[in-house]
Amino acid sequence: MEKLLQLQKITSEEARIFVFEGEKFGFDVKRIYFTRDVPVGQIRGHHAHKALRQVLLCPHGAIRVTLDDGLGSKESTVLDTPEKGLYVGPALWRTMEWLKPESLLLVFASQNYIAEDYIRDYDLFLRFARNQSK
Ligand code: T46
Repeated sequence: MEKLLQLQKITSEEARIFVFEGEKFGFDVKRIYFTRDVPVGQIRGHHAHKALRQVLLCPHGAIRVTLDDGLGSKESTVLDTPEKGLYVGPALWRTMEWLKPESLLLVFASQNYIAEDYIRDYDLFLRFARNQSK
């Protein structure tokens, strides 16, 4: 379920540059957003998407992302280095827990914002996941 992606790191005395080129995403990016100013310990998410595909990065701080496929598998990944990206496909119930102050969650998404793409009820999600797996 988990798909970690490695960014290229370019290091000099003055800076570190992290590069992630388009073809590695596996989709065309339609939207970029980021979430910041979240208190440590807060857990966001609690939803799945029907079709949206995303890559999650934490360029600063640490965020634990937990993915549940609704079929019995649950995996947690701590994004705590700017070199790591996490691909998150559809039909995965996700939570994101802020582990450090001023952590930044940067997201590249395959679709514009579509409210109807969200499943925010866990029982509905379980039904959706089971139907998808048939
Ligand atoms: C996801 C995780 C990783 C918009 O109007 N446009 C947007 O592009 C986004 C991202 C959100 N919103 C609205 C929808 C809600 O009324 O902002 C409000 C908060 O969104 P939500 O509760 O979904 O936020 P998170 O942090 O739980 O989830 C976000 C993304 O929404 C979601 O797609 O996978 O980050």
